[in-house]
Amino acid sequence: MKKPMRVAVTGAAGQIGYSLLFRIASGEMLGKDQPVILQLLEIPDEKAQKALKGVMMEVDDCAFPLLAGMSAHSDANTAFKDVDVALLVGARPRGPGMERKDLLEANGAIFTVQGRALDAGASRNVKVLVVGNPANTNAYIAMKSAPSLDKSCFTAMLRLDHNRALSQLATKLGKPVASIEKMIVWGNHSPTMYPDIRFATVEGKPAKPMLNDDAWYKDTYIPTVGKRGAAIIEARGLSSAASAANAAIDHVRDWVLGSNGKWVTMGIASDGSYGIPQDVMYGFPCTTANGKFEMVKGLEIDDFSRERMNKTLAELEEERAGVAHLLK
Ligand code: NAX
Repeated sequence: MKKPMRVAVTGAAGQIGYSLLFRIASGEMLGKDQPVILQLLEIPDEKAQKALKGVMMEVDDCAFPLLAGMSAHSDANTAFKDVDVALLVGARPRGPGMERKDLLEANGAIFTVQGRALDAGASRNVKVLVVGNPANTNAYIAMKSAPSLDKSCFTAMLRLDHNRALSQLATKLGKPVASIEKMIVWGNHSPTMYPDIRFATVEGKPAKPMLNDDAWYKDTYIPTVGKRGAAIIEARGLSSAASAANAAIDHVRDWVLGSNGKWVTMGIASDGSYGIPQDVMYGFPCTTANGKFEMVKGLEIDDFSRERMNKTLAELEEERAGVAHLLK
């Protein structure tokens, strides 16, 4: 029997948490032979803690053979103690009348504290995935608040955007999702993201000539992928939850167990490649193996792509400037 891995989930009583915990405990994220211990963080609020207890009762009732332990927390320091994986899902949603600046401020307060707690107590190889929005900037704040951890411990979730991009293209071409490879979503998890199909292949052949419809690609596909989150809210009355949890599982599973050469999109700290300034948390194409990710480098950037990549970068730089005072 393998040694259990400790997995922290924040916002565990929320919508995404409700779709996520069961799949982690069933082995879908870390492997069907990997026992897990869940360390669940919620705000101290009585209602949230009670809701968390209820979710934990349901997890118990599944009698998952791989679940080696589970605990509830209201303090990030105890929740992140010795964790191997941390899924930072809980965040402050935008309230009525709240401006973008206020939202950044409120989340800055959460992610500085959580970054410091990871720095103090998590495994030195912890894999952190930030899902809570604004995900890229929250991941950046956490990373900057954890100076003793390597930058490569921190990632932001663009996998839902990546999966949406795959699914929309597969539907248009009438091909199975699994036949598409080398998809990329550059930049921020926001409507400015840039789904780039220039390198994508379908059944091993280039996707762009197969699509042969640049107008659809630019005027329909890119905005559809970028605004898919809003379309889900409009249809469901609630934001994406099961698909977001699914993407989180995909992201961490590939990071831990490897992508077998396939490209996946991860929000990672830039090393300066592709003209993206160092440390900006930006969606890049990556491959993963042996518990590490590696950026796919050397791809040609044409004028259209450069313009799109700069637009999403400008938004991230503005967010970064907006939280700089929190990181002094
Ligand atoms: P919910 O509002 O259902 O749940 C969030 C939970 O987090 C609540 O139970 C709340 O009490 C808790 N929470 C808030 N602050 C916390 C803190 N400091 N520590 C611990 N827990 C805290 O939201 P849900 O639908 O689950 O979404 C969670 C986050 O994911 C939101 O920020 C949302 O915007 C973001 N999303 C990110 C996506 C991505 O692709 N990166 C897609 C889906 C989703 O919209």
